[in-house]
Amino acid sequence: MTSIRALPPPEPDKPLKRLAAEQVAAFQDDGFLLLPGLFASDEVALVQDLLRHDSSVGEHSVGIIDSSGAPAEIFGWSGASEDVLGAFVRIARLVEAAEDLLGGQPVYHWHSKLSMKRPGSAGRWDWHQDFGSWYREGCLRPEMLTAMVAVDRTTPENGCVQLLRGSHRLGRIDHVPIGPSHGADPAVVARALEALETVACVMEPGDVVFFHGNTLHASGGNTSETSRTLLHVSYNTVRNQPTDPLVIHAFEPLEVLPDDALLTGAFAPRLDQAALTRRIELRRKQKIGEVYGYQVAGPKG
Ligand SMILES: O=C(O)CCC(=O)C(=O)O
Repeated sequence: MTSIRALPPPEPDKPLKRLAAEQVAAFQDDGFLLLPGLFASDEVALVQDLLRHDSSVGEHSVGIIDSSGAPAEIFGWSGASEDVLGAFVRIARLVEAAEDLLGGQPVYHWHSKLSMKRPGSAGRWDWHQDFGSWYREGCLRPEMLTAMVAVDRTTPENGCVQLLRGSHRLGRIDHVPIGPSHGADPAVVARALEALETVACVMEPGDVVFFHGNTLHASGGNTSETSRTLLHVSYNTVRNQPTDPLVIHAFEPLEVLPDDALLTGAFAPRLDQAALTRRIELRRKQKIGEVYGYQVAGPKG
């Protein structure tokens, strides 16, 4: 125990690596930050091409059941991979911005997913905080965030993500079963929806929205004729690793890639099959859906 009289003065703020102080302040106030056009169209095209030409994504995607029983399709992974998706996870502009937004703390890759809504698909994401799940796994501090990269244009019609502005300041809300799914306590969500502003993440390909692990978010079905794909890359601070993490969330040092790595092509254009298989097996063995309280559906689940 330390005496309150013996405490050293607070550490000075760490210098920002990537963002301006105003951007960090906006994130602290709102619980999210939009960086328009953070990725160029040639860079986003790498993911679009992968989706078009590599059948592994479709083969390994699963459905996360929403509260009405409809599946929302994702392709999830964690750890390092030597492919284009791994390059997005390690690219300096995402990692450094994440560190700036998390108080200058070094981060590691928690997990990522391609979240896909095909035209006309009904699957929704009920209101939840990501930290509501991650806390269940033993992360103490809400020092976690997601960088959401638009692969397609996202609109209310095709099921863009909605964020509740300032909801990260409500603290962690209990997550409870909702029908066949799991989400933030609906009674609390109803009050939060009345009190706070709902913001639709209308995004162009290449835009990135960073959102805090406690920011309430949801998304609707895709009622349009265009597909909606988002790449969600989630980071945790190194000091916040759970003491007994699922293997897929165990700390691995993040080898940061320079910003030009996507265009110079220092990675495999197709999916890193070895890394993929290893992670998918772990995910299945550890029954991550059960740990977090959701159901995974689909022939490939
Ligand atoms: O991609 C979406 O629509 C939402 C995904 C989401 O909320 C999540 O992965 O936690």
